Amino acid sequence: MSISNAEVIVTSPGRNFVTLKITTDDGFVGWGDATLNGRELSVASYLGDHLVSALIGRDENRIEDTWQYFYRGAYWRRGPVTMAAIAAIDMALWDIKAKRAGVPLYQLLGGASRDGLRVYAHASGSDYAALSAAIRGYVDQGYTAVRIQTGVPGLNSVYGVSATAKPGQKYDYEPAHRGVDGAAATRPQEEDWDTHAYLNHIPQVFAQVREEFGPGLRLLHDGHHRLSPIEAARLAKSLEPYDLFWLEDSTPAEDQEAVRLIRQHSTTPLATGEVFNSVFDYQTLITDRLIDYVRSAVTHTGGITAMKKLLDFAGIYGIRSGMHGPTDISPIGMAAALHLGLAIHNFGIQEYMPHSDTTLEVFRTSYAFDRGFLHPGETPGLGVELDEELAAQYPYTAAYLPVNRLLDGSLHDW
Ligand code: GCO
Ligand code: MG
Repeated sequence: MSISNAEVIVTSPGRNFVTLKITTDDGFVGWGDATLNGRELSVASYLGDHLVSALIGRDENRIEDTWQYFYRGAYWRRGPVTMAAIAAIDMALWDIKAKRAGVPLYQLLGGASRDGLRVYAHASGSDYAALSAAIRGYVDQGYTAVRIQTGVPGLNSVYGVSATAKPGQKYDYEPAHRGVDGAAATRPQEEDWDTHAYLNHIPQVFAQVREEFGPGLRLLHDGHHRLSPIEAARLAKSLEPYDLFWLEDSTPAEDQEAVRLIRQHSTTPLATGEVFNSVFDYQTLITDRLIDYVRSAVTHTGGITAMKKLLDFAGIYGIRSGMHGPTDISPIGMAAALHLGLAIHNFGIQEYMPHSDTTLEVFRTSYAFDRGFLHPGETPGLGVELDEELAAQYPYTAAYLPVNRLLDGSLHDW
């Protein structure tokens, strides 16, 4: 039993996705997600031009050895492009192994540790009325946790708030933008930012939300890398009365030491890591207990093999999972997170932004939402199949994440 074919498929059913299809010589097919928002073709090239030929003829069963071959075997290792490519190979091999065994993947990862995975939804609104209606819509669907993002007076566009979303809409926020009339983008759009206005506004919003929705609802917030350490410490402290489930990425994530300052000043739980791609990005954060939740995506962190090790390491320090799950993780990457999250002991919460109907026609999924919880389903493997004919009808269209500028025109973290 060996790998007879590996193919990279780029498709854009509503947004761009990069998928790896691995086929064995006796006809099993495994799928892997390699989507890196706004840099899709780099991963497609890394896979297609450099890794796929070395996959042909390999023993499909040797998942750990294959992971080491592409990670340790590469002199230029780590980075989001490399680790998304390795992740796709790893996911596809786990998919095949579970399909061959005839079991849903979580059974090979130790079996279920829970009945379902608590998820959080994205509630956003340009003003409080819109935000409140969005939260109400999720509460009515049974969600027990919501992420709160809101417009800031004086700013034109704010991370996490769609200019076009209507309350209750199933999917409303995709930060990567195509060009005019859906054509290929040639460069990122520009947004504006003012930390002073944000810091004054956001605690009042959380006060209103707590007053309206009571103490039971779990509330989350994403700072999206925009604050200095001392500003982030002030934010975390000012949000303490509103009992957040977590405050995410308030400082640029590459500076692990920055989080120490926030920690020293506040008991608000902290989450980080969606832009990380290896356990080494977390070393200080985990061993010094500076965070409470690991935000990595299976898709961007080397796949199930690497994420399992990272989360086991975090678990030793009482740190739990909060795997990245926006719509730029394909349904295949989402399914991988769900199988892993169901199996591990130190699961925390799962981010869930439902994909558009168009995306879900191309990627047929077995995972299901029920009253605030997701379950990966009982289909053998990951439980996601790509309809290749339909996928071919949605060609890649360049789209970029925005860049951010302060009001004086200088560039800031987005
Ligand atoms: C989140 C993230 C995303 C990112 C997106 C970029 O917490 O879900 O911050 O919304 O902005 O993944 O591609
Ligand atoms: Mg985030």
